[in-house]
Amino acid sequence: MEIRGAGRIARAATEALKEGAIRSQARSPAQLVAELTRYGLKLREARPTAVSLANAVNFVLVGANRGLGRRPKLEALRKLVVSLCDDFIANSMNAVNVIAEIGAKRIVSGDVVLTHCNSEAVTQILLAAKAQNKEFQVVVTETRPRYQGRLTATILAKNGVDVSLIPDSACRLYMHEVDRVIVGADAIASNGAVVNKIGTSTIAVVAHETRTRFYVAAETYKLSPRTLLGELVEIEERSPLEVVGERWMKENPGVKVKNPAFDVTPPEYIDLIITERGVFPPQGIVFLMKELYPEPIVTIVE
Ligand code: RUB
Repeated sequence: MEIRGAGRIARAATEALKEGAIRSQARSPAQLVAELTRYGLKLREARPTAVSLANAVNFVLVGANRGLGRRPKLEALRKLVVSLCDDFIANSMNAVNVIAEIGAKRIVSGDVVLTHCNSEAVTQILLAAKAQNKEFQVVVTETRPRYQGRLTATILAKNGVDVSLIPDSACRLYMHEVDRVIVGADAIASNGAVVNKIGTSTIAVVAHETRTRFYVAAETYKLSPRTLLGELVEIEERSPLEVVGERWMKENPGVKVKNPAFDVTPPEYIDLIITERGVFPPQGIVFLMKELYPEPIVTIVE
């Protein structure tokens, strides 16, 4: 949890693979790829819901395996891995910037925008809209139990955005004042369902009730190609100690404390998915997925 947000997690994984390649003591190209595959597996376990992480690891390992097939010298393969990692990071940063530009067009002066958790893609949209001198208000949910909403509120306030922090449970009370909800994503399934921080789907239902527009901002490496094959996205279950203290747990041994970190918002509750490849209705995301991942079983790291 020192590195949060699906985009940052993916970039951190490629940084780690790059460092692994540079430091590796492998004596042959095959050994180097085997070593990186082990690291990739370990990295992927860190945050199972963030599909961006698996996609980043796969991008590097698929490229490394293709390179290996060309029978390179060890140093050439190491260089290839480093450049694959650099490419992923550069593309990821560029994707966030393009999303900010596209997303900012959707915000108009006078808007009240609600967001949940701490998404870089969403924050950049809001900051881009602010840089265009649009005047709008943002309502941020606290995002229990880790309070990532506070991070979002701090960043926005520091940049001069009119921002209010509310308890998650107050979202229905405020929704009638909200013009659009914008959230990020950890994973997007082939049917357009979006996996994001726990509480997102509740906000979507409430937005649906009040006919408030509900947008998702996500780089295309959040698309889960495995869902094209009917696989489900795993939901990370985190420690109960993020919800209650150790003492409380001991005093209440009969209480099971649950802490799912993410939930799934069905496509019917989503109006638009904003990506660096443009905007899509959730039902259209499958076409983009098929174009970007023509072979869904790209998982070298199984
Ligand atoms: C963060 C979270 C964010 C998405 C998208 O959860 O749910 O909304 O990851 O973020 P956590 P981004 O704090 O548990 O990682 O747009 O930055 O990729």
